[in-house]
Amino acid sequence: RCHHTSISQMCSCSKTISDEKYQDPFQLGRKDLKNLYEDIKKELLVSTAELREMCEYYFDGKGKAFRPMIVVLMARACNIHHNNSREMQASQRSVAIIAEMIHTASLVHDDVIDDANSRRGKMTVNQIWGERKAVLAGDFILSAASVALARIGNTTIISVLTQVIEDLVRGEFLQLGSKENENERFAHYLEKTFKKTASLIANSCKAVSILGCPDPKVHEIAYQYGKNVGIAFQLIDDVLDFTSCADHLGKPTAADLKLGLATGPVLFACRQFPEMNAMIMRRFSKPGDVERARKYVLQSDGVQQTTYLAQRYCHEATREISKLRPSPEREALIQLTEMVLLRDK
Ligand code: GRG
Repeated sequence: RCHHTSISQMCSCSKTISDEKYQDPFQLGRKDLKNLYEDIKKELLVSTAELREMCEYYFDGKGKAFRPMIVVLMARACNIHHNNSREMQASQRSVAIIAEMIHTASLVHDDVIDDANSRRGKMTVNQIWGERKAVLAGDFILSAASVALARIGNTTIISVLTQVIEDLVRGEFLQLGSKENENERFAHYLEKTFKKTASLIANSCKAVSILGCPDPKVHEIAYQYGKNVGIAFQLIDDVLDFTSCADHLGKPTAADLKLGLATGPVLFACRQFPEMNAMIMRRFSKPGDVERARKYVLQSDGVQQTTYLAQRYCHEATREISKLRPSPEREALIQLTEMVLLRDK
């Protein structure tokens, strides 16, 4: 039960949603993603054995492949909306590959910044090979993604997806800083969340919509869907950091508090327990802060409030995607918003 291999295993939805039409909406996307990791490895042509092993380390099928799944479903939903086309273009599939590569490069770098030693139930790249080589492996994956992006040969797509890289870096910088004022703190948290997590999903959705349909209204729908789902995905990630166990997550829990970060559940809990303010300000650095903050959060309604906020973002995503012509792929994208809320890893 500890290690997941695909998006359909990321939550117990099959138990929760029993209606027949919900049985397996991802079969559509799964066909497109069948050789995803083999194709990514083909992009990572490295002559040195060690660098190759490091770069291929996370492309082992243990990730949820959440981003590629959204991207291929969005590509098909937009193509059908535009001209009822059942075909997905090669360039759209390349965007799914590039999105997973950018995501993976950012995980490798993130683990260096956080000095993390486990991810997906295995040791991190920095833990095995050391920080310096891990930074270089992340750089290499990012450069291979850039080569694949250039190969698409469309400057609009290049600028949409390079915006993601800028946002990831800016999001990481936002996370390094903090705000004293309580109201500013929430806005800062949401901006960080958009840049670190949602921008990649939003802009990848936008990229495949541009490739599939010339209507700017459709590009905006795709972007808004991805943005709202992406923010909800991170809010639930922040909830799971408090509610799940390390074995199940494949990484330590209360990790955010240990890094000094006040995420949604803490910010909501602080409204009920203002004594948490001092702890937030000192980034949970005093002995016992992490345990005390965790207790406050679990006593408060911070987890429920964050989940409720994620629900609102998912409703907004559903409202946006519902503007497209009906298709099984559109329904799968709607169901995916439910899976984001129900996921337990
Ligand atoms: C090298 C592009 C690049 C960026 C440098 C370090 C950094 C700037 C950004 C960090 C971005 C980051 C790691 C955000 C976290 C996003 C997140 C929710 C990750 C977990 O995603 P899952 O649950 O992971 O989809 P799996 O393991 O399923 O792939």
